[in-house]
Amino acid sequence: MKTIKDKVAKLSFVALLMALTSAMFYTPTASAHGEKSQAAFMRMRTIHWFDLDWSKDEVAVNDTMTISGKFHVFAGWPETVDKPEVSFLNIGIPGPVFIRAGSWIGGQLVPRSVSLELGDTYEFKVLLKARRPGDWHVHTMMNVEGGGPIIGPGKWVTITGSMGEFVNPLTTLTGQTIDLEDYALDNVYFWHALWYSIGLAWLIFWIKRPMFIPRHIAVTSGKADTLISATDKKVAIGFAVGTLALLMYGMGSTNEKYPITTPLQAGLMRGIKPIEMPETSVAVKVEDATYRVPGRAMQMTLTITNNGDSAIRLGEFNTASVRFLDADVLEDESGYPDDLLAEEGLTVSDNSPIAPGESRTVEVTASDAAWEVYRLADLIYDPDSRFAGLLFFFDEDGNRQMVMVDAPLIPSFI
Ligand SMILES: [Cu+2]
Repeated sequence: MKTIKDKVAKLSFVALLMALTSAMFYTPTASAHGEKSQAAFMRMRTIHWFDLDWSKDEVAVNDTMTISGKFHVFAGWPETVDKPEVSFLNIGIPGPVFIRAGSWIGGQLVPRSVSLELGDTYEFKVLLKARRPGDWHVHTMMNVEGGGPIIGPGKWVTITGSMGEFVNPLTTLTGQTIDLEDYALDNVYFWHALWYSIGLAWLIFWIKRPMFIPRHIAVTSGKADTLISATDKKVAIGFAVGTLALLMYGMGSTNEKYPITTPLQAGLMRGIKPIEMPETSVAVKVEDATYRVPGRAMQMTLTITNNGDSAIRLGEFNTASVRFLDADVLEDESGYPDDLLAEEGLTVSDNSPIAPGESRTVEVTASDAAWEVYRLADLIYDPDSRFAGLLFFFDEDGNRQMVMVDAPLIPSFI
């Protein structure tokens, strides 16, 4: 009996050790940050990010990098997301590991919220300055008031160096150069400490004497007046007058030191310029679109009509930041994030050049682990089983045309 007990004890101990050690070595890396858990149809039917370019993927503290690209605001915007009338071009990082030195839409600096129009395509650029060393997954993103965060593709960027070296210099309109990283910090500490100690001094003045029971007895027996002496009253007046005087002195001296100040600049920016997208000479009709559940792919039957004067081929299908490419037509050179790039993910039943004037119906399969990893397959849980995406066609000279597709996406079950 005893030996069995011992054995069980030993085995449990070993199991415990194994569990502990495996737990110690199990460090999951979060490769996406929020977007996977958002409804698939929302990600496919809100903002399409494309032509993204990260100028670097390794940068030293204080050095800058840019993320630029375009985004298309899908005309079939879901009704549960407010229209992007008040939107803010943000960057998705875990705190200010970079600072945003600038961000532009259509060449205009956009430190405030902007108005975007459904159906328009915009060009953007974000200038980031590295601050905290580490490996960071940097996303472009759009915050839509009444809608939430619309997260663009994220790419890993490494910051090297030491955060202690970070500086954020700025020359004000009064001609002074300051470092925003610690500007006015001493002042904030000083005034908070000063007022806090005045509060504390007032408390200490009173709590030096017995506080509760003797005072309670004095009050209940009708001798409340004896608790506050003439000196106490003088001290109280001293504190009151001192507070007012300090306040007036502080305000006066601050006004003297900073004679020119302006209110916080705020307000929506309208009239953001979209890109004039060239008229497309390719017409695409989605005859039907399905996806297998479970599965890692979606299929579309497309009727493609080439109304231009050069033969075209389909090179890319892009939905929810996942790029499915036909390797025979297009190769990515932008260093697009691996987990979102299906280099050979697009299969077209007949992807021979479509001659000018020709119309052809083809079977297109967009297939990659990303479909599952980024939970586009979770469309099965969504209340609106429709997709939207971008198709990119290329003519013989490599000129590109973008066509937006949008249709119901019907599941098929095994
Ligand atoms: Cu991320």
